[in-house]
Amino acid sequence: MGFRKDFVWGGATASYQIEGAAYDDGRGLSVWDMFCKQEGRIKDGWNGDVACDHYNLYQTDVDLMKEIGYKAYRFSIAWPRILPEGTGAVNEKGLDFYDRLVDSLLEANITPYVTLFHWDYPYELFRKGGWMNPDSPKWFADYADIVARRLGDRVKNIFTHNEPQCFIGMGYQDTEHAPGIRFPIWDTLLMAHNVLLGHGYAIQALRAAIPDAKLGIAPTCSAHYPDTDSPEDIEAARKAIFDIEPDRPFWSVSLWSDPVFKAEYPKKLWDLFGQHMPKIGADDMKIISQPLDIYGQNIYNGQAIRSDGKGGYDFVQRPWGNPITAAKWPITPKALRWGPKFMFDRYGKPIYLTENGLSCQDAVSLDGKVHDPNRIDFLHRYLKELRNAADDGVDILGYFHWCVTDNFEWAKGATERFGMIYCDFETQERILKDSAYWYRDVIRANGENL
Ligand code: GCO
Repeated sequence: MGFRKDFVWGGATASYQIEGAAYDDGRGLSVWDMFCKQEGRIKDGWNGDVACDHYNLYQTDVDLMKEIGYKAYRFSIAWPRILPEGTGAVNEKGLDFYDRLVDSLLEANITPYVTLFHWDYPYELFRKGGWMNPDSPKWFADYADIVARRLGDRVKNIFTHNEPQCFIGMGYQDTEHAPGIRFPIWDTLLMAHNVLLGHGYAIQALRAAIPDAKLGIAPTCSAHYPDTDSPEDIEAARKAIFDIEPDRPFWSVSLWSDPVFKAEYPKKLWDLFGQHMPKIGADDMKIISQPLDIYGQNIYNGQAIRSDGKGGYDFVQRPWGNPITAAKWPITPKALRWGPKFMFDRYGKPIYLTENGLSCQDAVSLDGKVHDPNRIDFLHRYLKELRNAADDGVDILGYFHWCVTDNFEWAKGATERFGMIYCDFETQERILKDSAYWYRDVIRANGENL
Protein backbone atom coordinates (compact mmCIF):
# COMPACT_ATOMS: atom_id res chain seq x y z
CA MET A 1 0.00 0.00 0.00
CA GLY A 2 2.66 2.55 1.06
CA PHE A 3 2.20 6.25 1.70
CA ARG A 4 -0.93 8.03 0.43
CA LYS A 5 -0.55 9.62 -2.98
CA ASP A 6 -0.84 13.14 -1.50
CA PHE A 7 1.61 12.40 1.33
CA VAL A 8 3.19 15.62 2.59
CA TRP A 9 7.00 15.48 2.63
CA GLY A 10 8.78 18.34 4.35
CA GLY A 11 10.98 19.65 7.07
CA ALA A 12 10.52 21.52 10.34
CA THR A 13 12.18 24.31 12.29
CA ALA A 14 11.43 26.61 15.23
CA SER A 15 11.69 30.39 15.40
CA TYR A 16 14.16 30.81 18.25
CA GLN A 17 16.42 28.07 16.90
CA ILE A 18 16.92 29.56 13.42
CA GLU A 19 15.73 33.16 13.04
CA GLY A 20 18.33 35.24 14.86
CA ALA A 21 17.53 38.98 14.57
CA ALA A 22 16.66 38.65 18.26
CA TYR A 23 16.91 42.41 18.83
CA ASP A 24 15.86 43.62 15.40
CA ASP A 25 12.70 45.16 13.97
CA GLY A 26 10.88 45.45 17.27
CA ARG A 27 11.07 41.85 18.48
CA GLY A 28 10.47 41.58 22.24
CA LEU A 29 12.40 39.36 24.65
CA SER A 30 11.55 35.71 25.22
CA VAL A 31 12.37 33.48 28.17
CA TRP A 32 15.04 31.89 25.96
CA ASP A 33 16.83 35.20 25.36
CA MET A 34 17.05 35.65 29.14
CA PHE A 35 17.92 31.99 29.79
CA CYS A 36 20.91 32.18 27.42
CA LYS A 37 22.25 35.15 29.36
CA GLN A 38 22.59 32.98 32.48
CA GLU A 39 26.10 31.58 32.83
CA GLY A 40 26.31 27.82 32.35
CA ARG A 41 22.77 27.25 31.06
CA ILE A 42 23.85 26.64 27.45
CA LYS A 43 26.50 23.95 26.95
CA ASP A 44 28.78 26.06 24.74
CA GLY A 45 27.49 29.48 25.74
CA TRP A 46 25.80 30.07 22.36
CA ASN A 47 22.41 31.76 21.99
CA GLY A 48 19.73 32.63 19.46
CA ASP A 49 20.87 36.20 18.88
CA VAL A 50 21.94 35.28 15.31
CA ALA A 51 21.44 31.48 15.07
CA CYS A 52 21.10 30.70 11.32
CA ASP A 53 20.10 34.31 10.53
CA HIS A 54 16.97 32.91 8.90
CA TYR A 55 15.22 36.23 9.47
CA ASN A 56 17.50 37.72 6.80
CA LEU A 57 18.32 34.55 4.82
CA TYR A 58 14.84 33.03 4.60
CA GLN A 59 14.80 33.24 0.80
CA THR A 60 18.06 31.29 0.60
CA ASP A 61 16.54 28.64 2.84
CA VAL A 62 13.29 28.49 0.87
CA ASP A 63 15.32 28.10 -2.35
CA LEU A 64 17.18 25.15 -0.77
CA MET A 65 13.92 23.58 0.44
CA LYS A 66 12.66 23.85 -3.13
CA GLU A 67 15.87 22.23 -4.43
CA ILE A 68 15.30 19.29 -2.08
CA GLY A 69 11.70 19.10 -3.28
CA TYR A 70 9.83 19.85 -0.05
CA LYS A 71 6.05 19.80 -0.41
CA ALA A 72 5.67 21.63 2.91
CA TYR A 73 7.58 23.51 5.56
CA ARG A 74 6.65 23.52 9.24
CA PHE A 75 7.91 26.59 11.08
CA SER A 76 6.98 28.39 14.27
CA ILE A 77 6.08 32.01 14.75
CA ALA A 78 7.92 33.97 17.44
CA TRP A 79 5.21 35.28 19.76
CA PRO A 80 7.48 38.13 21.01
CA ARG A 81 8.11 39.20 17.40
CA ILE A 82 4.36 39.71 16.93
CA LEU A 83 3.60 41.04 20.42
CA PRO A 84 6.82 42.34 22.00
CA GLU A 85 5.11 42.58 25.42
CA GLY A 86 3.18 39.36 24.79
CA THR A 87 -0.10 41.28 24.70
CA GLY A 88 -1.10 44.78 23.65
CA ALA A 89 0.75 46.58 20.87
CA VAL A 90 1.32 44.55 17.71
CA ASN A 91 4.72 44.76 15.99
CA GLU A 92 3.82 45.13 12.33
CA LYS A 93 7.41 44.44 11.23
CA GLY A 94 7.13 41.07 12.93
CA LEU A 95 3.99 40.22 10.99
CA ASP A 96 5.60 41.55 7.81
CA PHE A 97 8.43 39.02 8.14
CA TYR A 98 6.04 36.06 8.26
CA ASP A 99 4.05 37.58 5.41
CA ARG A 100 7.21 37.57 3.30
CA LEU A 101 8.14 34.06 4.37
CA VAL A 102 4.68 32.66 3.57
CA ASP A 103 4.59 34.37 0.18
CA SER A 104 8.06 33.06 -0.61
CA LEU A 105 7.00 29.52 0.31
CA LEU A 106 3.84 29.69 -1.80
CA GLU A 107 5.87 31.07 -4.69
CA ALA A 108 8.05 27.95 -4.37
CA ASN A 109 4.96 25.67 -4.20
CA ILE A 110 5.80 24.78 -0.61
CA THR A 111 2.80 24.64 1.73
CA PRO A 112 3.33 26.54 5.00
CA TYR A 113 2.47 24.70 8.24
CA VAL A 114 2.57 27.00 11.24
CA THR A 115 3.24 26.22 14.88
CA LEU A 116 2.05 29.11 17.03
CA PHE A 117 4.18 28.35 20.08
CA HIS A 118 7.54 26.59 20.03
CA TRP A 119 8.91 27.70 23.44
CA ASP A 120 9.94 31.37 22.92
CA TYR A 121 7.46 32.64 25.52
CA PRO A 122 7.29 36.44 25.88
CA TYR A 123 9.46 37.43 28.82
CA GLU A 124 7.08 40.21 29.89
CA LEU A 125 4.32 37.63 30.30
CA PHE A 126 6.67 35.36 32.23
CA ARG A 127 7.18 38.29 34.60
CA LYS A 128 3.41 38.44 35.06
CA GLY A 129 3.33 34.80 36.15
CA GLY A 130 3.40 33.20 32.73
CA TRP A 131 1.26 30.07 32.41
CA MET A 132 0.26 30.38 36.08
CA ASN A 133 -1.54 33.63 35.44
CA PRO A 134 -5.29 33.03 35.01
CA ASP A 135 -5.20 35.37 32.00
CA SER A 136 -2.51 33.25 30.27
CA PRO A 137 -4.97 31.20 28.18
CA LYS A 138 -6.53 34.34 26.74
CA TRP A 139 -3.10 35.92 26.12
CA PHE A 140 -2.30 32.96 23.89
CA ALA A 141 -5.70 33.05 22.16
CA ASP A 142 -5.35 36.78 21.42
CA TYR A 143 -1.94 36.14 19.86
CA ALA A 144 -3.42 33.30 17.78
CA ASP A 145 -6.18 35.61 16.57
CA ILE A 146 -3.70 38.25 15.41
CA VAL A 147 -1.68 35.67 13.47
CA ALA A 148 -4.82 34.13 11.97
CA ARG A 149 -6.13 37.48 10.74
CA ARG A 150 -2.84 38.34 9.03
CA LEU A 151 -1.82 34.96 7.57
CA GLY A 152 -5.09 32.99 7.50
CA ASP A 153 -5.78 33.75 3.85
CA ARG A 154 -2.65 31.75 2.90
CA VAL A 155 -1.89 29.55 5.94
CA LYS A 156 -4.40 26.73 6.32
CA ASN A 157 -2.51 24.25 8.54
CA ILE A 158 -1.84 25.38 12.10
CA PHE A 159 -0.66 23.63 15.27
CA THR A 160 -1.08 25.51 18.55
CA HIS A 161 1.64 24.14 20.84
CA ASN A 162 4.87 22.29 20.15
CA GLU A 163 5.78 19.76 22.82
CA PRO A 164 4.18 21.07 26.03
CA GLN A 165 6.02 18.13 27.64
CA CYS A 166 9.22 20.10 27.09
CA PHE A 167 8.23 23.69 27.71
CA ILE A 168 6.51 22.73 30.97
CA GLY A 169 8.43 19.58 31.96
CA MET A 170 11.92 20.80 31.06
CA GLY A 171 11.22 24.46 31.75
CA TYR A 172 9.59 24.24 35.17
CA GLN A 173 10.37 20.75 36.53
CA ASP A 174 13.67 19.42 35.12
CA THR A 175 14.80 23.07 34.59
CA GLU A 176 17.18 22.17 31.71
CA HIS A 177 15.19 24.55 29.47
CA ALA A 178 13.98 28.14 29.85
CA PRO A 179 13.02 29.62 32.22
CA GLY A 180 14.84 26.90 34.18
CA ILE A 181 13.05 27.45 37.48
CA ARG A 182 11.62 24.49 39.38
CA PHE A 183 8.05 24.91 40.53
CA PRO A 184 6.13 22.50 42.77
CA ILE A 185 3.73 20.02 41.17
CA TRP A 186 0.65 22.02 42.15
CA ASP A 187 1.98 24.98 40.13
CA THR A 188 3.16 22.95 37.13
CA LEU A 189 -0.21 21.19 36.95
CA LEU A 190 -1.89 24.61 36.98
CA MET A 191 0.44 25.71 34.17
CA ALA A 192 -0.42 22.59 32.17
CA HIS A 193 -4.12 23.27 32.59
CA ASN A 194 -3.71 26.86 31.40
CA VAL A 195 -1.60 25.69 28.45
CA LEU A 196 -4.46 23.39 27.46
CA LEU A 197 -7.07 26.10 28.02
CA GLY A 198 -4.94 28.38 25.86
CA HIS A 199 -4.96 25.70 23.18
CA GLY A 200 -8.75 25.50 23.34
CA TYR A 201 -9.36 29.24 23.21
CA ALA A 202 -6.81 29.57 20.40
CA ILE A 203 -8.57 26.88 18.37
CA GLN A 204 -11.83 28.81 18.80
CA ALA A 205 -10.14 31.99 17.54
CA LEU A 206 -8.44 30.20 14.63
CA ARG A 207 -11.67 28.42 13.64
CA ALA A 208 -13.53 31.76 13.61
CA ALA A 209 -10.87 33.54 11.57
CA ILE A 210 -9.99 30.68 9.18
CA PRO A 211 -13.04 28.43 8.71
CA ASP A 212 -11.22 26.21 6.19
CA ALA A 213 -8.12 25.67 8.34
CA LYS A 214 -6.83 22.28 9.48
CA LEU A 215 -6.02 22.72 13.15
CA GLY A 216 -4.11 20.60 15.61
CA ILE A 217 -1.51 20.36 18.35
CA ALA A 218 2.01 18.85 18.17
CA PRO A 219 3.09 17.06 21.35
CA THR A 220 5.93 14.57 21.57
CA CYS A 221 6.12 11.15 23.15
CA SER A 222 8.48 8.37 23.96
CA ALA A 223 6.97 5.97 21.45
CA HIS A 224 7.18 2.63 23.20
CA TYR A 225 6.85 -0.43 20.99
CA PRO A 226 6.24 -4.15 21.53
CA ASP A 227 9.33 -6.34 21.98
CA THR A 228 7.59 -8.99 19.88
CA ASP A 229 4.48 -8.90 17.66
CA SER A 230 2.57 -10.99 20.21
CA PRO A 231 -0.83 -9.55 21.15
CA GLU A 232 0.29 -9.49 24.79
CA ASP A 233 3.37 -7.38 24.05
CA ILE A 234 1.41 -5.09 21.74
CA GLU A 235 -1.20 -4.38 24.45
CA ALA A 236 1.58 -3.96 27.02
CA ALA A 237 3.30 -1.37 24.79
CA ARG A 238 -0.01 0.43 24.28
CA LYS A 239 -0.47 0.62 28.04
CA ALA A 240 3.08 1.90 28.50
CA ILE A 241 2.91 4.66 25.89
CA PHE A 242 -0.15 6.23 27.54
CA ASP A 243 0.94 5.67 31.10
CA ILE A 244 2.05 8.44 33.46
CA GLU A 245 5.38 8.25 35.32
CA PRO A 246 5.03 9.53 38.89
CA ASP A 247 8.34 11.41 38.82
CA ARG A 248 7.98 12.81 35.29
CA PRO A 249 4.22 13.25 34.69
CA PHE A 250 4.64 15.94 32.04
CA TRP A 251 6.53 13.56 29.77
CA SER A 252 3.42 11.54 29.19
CA VAL A 253 1.42 11.98 26.01
CA SER A 254 -1.94 11.22 27.64
CA LEU A 255 -1.73 14.08 30.16
CA TRP A 256 -1.80 16.44 27.16
CA SER A 257 -3.73 14.57 24.49
CA ASP A 258 -6.54 12.94 26.51
CA PRO A 259 -7.93 16.37 27.56
CA VAL A 260 -7.67 17.61 23.96
CA PHE A 261 -9.28 14.59 22.29
CA LYS A 262 -11.26 12.94 25.12
CA ALA A 263 -12.14 15.99 27.29
CA GLU A 264 -10.67 14.34 30.39
CA TYR A 265 -7.40 13.98 32.23
CA PRO A 266 -6.17 10.39 32.50
CA LYS A 267 -7.36 8.53 35.61
CA LYS A 268 -3.73 7.78 36.48
CA LEU A 269 -3.03 11.53 36.78
CA TRP A 270 -5.89 11.95 39.25
CA ASP A 271 -4.68 8.84 41.14
CA LEU A 272 -1.16 10.20 41.39
CA PHE A 273 -1.77 13.91 41.87
CA GLY A 274 -5.47 14.39 42.61
CA GLN A 275 -4.79 16.51 45.69
CA HIS A 276 -2.58 18.84 43.63
CA MET A 277 -4.73 19.22 40.52
CA PRO A 278 -5.95 22.75 39.75
CA LYS A 279 -9.59 23.71 40.12
CA ILE A 280 -11.23 22.59 36.86
CA GLY A 281 -13.86 25.09 35.72
CA ALA A 282 -17.25 23.77 34.65
CA ASP A 283 -16.55 24.48 30.97
CA ASP A 284 -12.79 23.94 31.00
CA MET A 285 -12.68 20.44 29.50
CA LYS A 286 -15.20 21.46 26.84
CA ILE A 287 -13.04 24.46 25.90
CA ILE A 288 -9.87 22.33 25.85
CA SER A 289 -11.41 19.63 23.67
CA GLN A 290 -12.37 21.81 20.71
CA PRO A 291 -12.72 19.56 17.64
CA LEU A 292 -9.41 19.21 15.77
CA ASP A 293 -8.60 18.13 12.25
CA ILE A 294 -5.02 16.89 12.61
CA TYR A 295 -2.64 15.59 15.25
CA GLY A 296 1.07 16.29 15.14
CA GLN A 297 3.50 13.92 16.84
CA ASN A 298 7.22 14.50 17.31
CA ILE A 299 8.75 11.01 17.59
CA TYR A 300 12.46 10.30 17.92
CA ASN A 301 12.65 7.08 19.85
CA GLY A 302 10.97 4.76 22.34
CA GLN A 303 11.51 1.72 24.48
CA ALA A 304 10.84 -1.98 23.80
CA ILE A 305 8.03 -3.25 26.04
CA ARG A 306 7.13 -6.77 27.11
CA SER A 307 3.99 -8.00 28.84
CA ASP A 308 4.56 -8.84 32.51
CA GLY A 309 1.99 -11.59 32.19
CA LYS A 310 -0.27 -9.87 34.75
CA GLY A 311 -1.87 -7.18 32.60
CA GLY A 312 1.06 -4.82 33.10
CA TYR A 313 4.32 -4.20 31.29
CA ASP A 314 8.06 -4.32 31.67
CA PHE A 315 10.67 -2.19 29.95
CA VAL A 316 13.06 -4.40 28.01
CA GLN A 317 16.72 -3.72 28.72
CA ARG A 318 18.26 -2.16 25.60
CA PRO A 319 20.92 -4.44 24.09
CA TRP A 320 24.45 -3.59 25.20
CA GLY A 321 26.01 -1.19 22.74
CA ASN A 322 22.68 -0.43 21.04
CA PRO A 323 23.01 2.16 18.27
CA ILE A 324 22.79 5.77 19.41
CA THR A 325 22.88 9.18 17.74
CA ALA A 326 25.51 11.86 18.28
CA ALA A 327 23.20 13.26 20.98
CA LYS A 328 23.31 9.79 22.58
CA TRP A 329 19.63 9.16 21.85
CA PRO A 330 18.74 5.50 21.15
CA ILE A 331 17.98 4.57 17.55
CA THR A 332 14.67 2.68 17.64
CA PRO A 333 12.97 2.66 14.23
CA LYS A 334 10.00 0.61 15.46
CA ALA A 335 8.93 3.71 17.42
CA LEU A 336 7.79 5.18 14.11
CA ARG A 337 5.48 2.27 13.38
CA TRP A 338 3.91 1.72 16.77
CA GLY A 339 3.79 5.31 18.07
CA PRO A 340 1.54 6.54 15.24
CA LYS A 341 -0.52 3.34 15.41
CA PHE A 342 -1.23 3.63 19.11
CA MET A 343 -2.00 7.37 18.75
CA PHE A 344 -4.37 6.79 15.83
CA ASP A 345 -6.11 3.93 17.65
CA ARG A 346 -6.65 6.09 20.77
CA TYR A 347 -7.44 9.50 19.30
CA GLY A 348 -8.68 8.69 15.82
CA LYS A 349 -7.18 11.74 14.17
CA PRO A 350 -5.06 11.88 10.99
CA ILE A 351 -1.42 12.15 12.01
CA TYR A 352 1.51 14.24 10.83
CA LEU A 353 4.95 13.18 11.95
CA THR A 354 5.79 16.78 12.80
CA GLU A 355 9.35 15.95 13.83
CA ASN A 356 11.79 13.08 13.40
CA GLY A 357 15.53 13.09 12.84
CA LEU A 358 18.85 12.87 14.62
CA SER A 359 21.96 14.74 15.54
CA CYS A 360 25.13 13.69 13.70
CA GLN A 361 28.71 14.89 14.09
CA ASP A 362 28.50 16.55 10.70
CA ALA A 363 31.46 18.44 9.24
CA VAL A 364 32.51 19.68 5.83
CA SER A 365 34.83 17.11 4.22
CA LEU A 366 37.89 17.93 2.15
CA ASP A 367 35.72 17.51 -0.96
CA GLY A 368 33.55 20.40 0.27
CA LYS A 369 30.59 18.10 0.85
CA VAL A 370 28.91 17.01 4.07
CA HIS A 371 28.64 13.25 4.16
CA ASP A 372 26.05 12.05 6.67
CA PRO A 373 25.56 8.30 6.05
CA ASN A 374 24.27 7.85 9.60
CA ARG A 375 21.40 10.23 8.91
CA ILE A 376 20.55 8.45 5.66
CA ASP A 377 20.53 5.06 7.38
CA PHE A 378 18.50 6.40 10.32
CA LEU A 379 15.88 7.98 8.05
CA HIS A 380 15.74 4.91 5.80
CA ARG A 381 15.03 2.64 8.76
CA TYR A 382 12.50 5.00 10.40
CA LEU A 383 10.63 5.81 7.19
CA LYS A 384 10.27 2.12 6.37
CA GLU A 385 8.61 1.67 9.76
CA LEU A 386 6.40 4.72 9.19
CA ARG A 387 5.33 3.13 5.91
CA ASN A 388 4.51 -0.03 7.89
CA ALA A 389 2.22 2.11 10.05
CA ALA A 390 0.53 3.37 6.91
CA ASP A 391 0.16 -0.25 5.74
CA ASP A 392 -1.36 -1.03 9.17
CA GLY A 393 -4.11 1.44 8.25
CA VAL A 394 -2.89 4.44 10.23
CA ASP A 395 -3.98 7.66 8.50
CA ILE A 396 -0.58 9.34 8.18
CA LEU A 397 -0.77 12.60 6.28
CA GLY A 398 2.88 13.61 6.18
CA TYR A 399 6.39 13.65 7.55
CA PHE A 400 8.48 16.66 8.58
CA HIS A 401 12.16 15.93 9.03
CA TRP A 402 13.82 17.64 11.97
CA CYS A 403 15.58 19.77 11.01
CA VAL A 404 15.88 21.80 7.83
CA THR A 405 19.18 23.48 8.77
CA ASP A 406 21.56 22.92 11.64
CA ASN A 407 20.49 25.36 14.33
CA PHE A 408 20.53 26.46 17.98
CA GLU A 409 19.77 23.20 19.76
CA TRP A 410 18.45 24.73 22.99
CA ALA A 411 20.63 23.92 26.03
CA LYS A 412 23.06 22.06 23.72
CA GLY A 413 23.77 25.26 21.77
CA ALA A 414 25.69 24.62 18.53
CA THR A 415 27.00 21.22 19.67
CA GLU A 416 24.28 19.13 18.01
CA ARG A 417 23.63 19.23 14.27
CA PHE A 418 20.13 17.96 13.31
CA GLY A 419 19.92 19.64 9.92
CA MET A 420 19.68 18.11 6.48
CA ILE A 421 21.34 21.34 5.42
CA TYR A 422 24.70 22.12 7.01
CA CYS A 423 24.99 25.63 8.41
CA ASP A 424 28.34 27.30 9.03
CA PHE A 425 27.35 29.49 11.97
CA GLU A 426 30.27 31.87 11.36
CA THR A 427 29.80 32.50 7.64
CA GLN A 428 26.11 31.47 7.41
CA GLU A 429 27.04 29.36 4.39
CA ARG A 430 24.57 26.54 3.73
CA ILE A 431 25.59 23.16 2.24
CA LEU A 432 23.10 20.42 1.34
CA LYS A 433 24.23 17.29 3.15
CA ASP A 434 24.18 13.94 1.32
CA SER A 435 20.94 13.16 3.18
CA ALA A 436 19.24 16.10 1.45
CA TYR A 437 19.85 14.52 -1.95
CA TRP A 438 18.75 11.14 -0.60
CA TYR A 439 15.54 12.72 0.81
CA ARG A 440 14.92 14.44 -2.56
CA ASP A 441 14.83 11.01 -4.22
CA VAL A 442 12.52 9.61 -1.50
CA ILE A 443 10.13 12.52 -2.04
CA ARG A 444 10.17 12.00 -5.83
CA ALA A 445 9.35 8.30 -5.32
CA ASN A 446 6.81 9.06 -2.57
CA GLY A 447 8.73 6.62 -0.41
CA GLU A 448 8.35 3.69 -2.80
CA ASN A 449 12.13 3.48 -3.15
CA LEU A 450 12.68 2.87 0.59
C1 GCO B 1 12.05 18.97 20.30
C2 GCO B 1 11.94 20.27 19.72
C3 GCO B 1 13.02 20.64 18.73
C4 GCO B 1 14.40 20.06 19.05
C5 GCO B 1 14.59 18.70 18.38
C6 GCO B 1 15.95 18.12 18.72
O1 GCO B 1 11.42 18.06 19.78
O2 GCO B 1 12.71 18.87 21.33
O3 GCO B 1 10.69 20.39 19.05
O4 GCO B 1 13.04 22.04 18.84
O5 GCO B 1 15.40 20.90 18.56
O6 GCO B 1 13.64 17.79 18.82
O7 GCO B 1 16.07 18.05 20.11
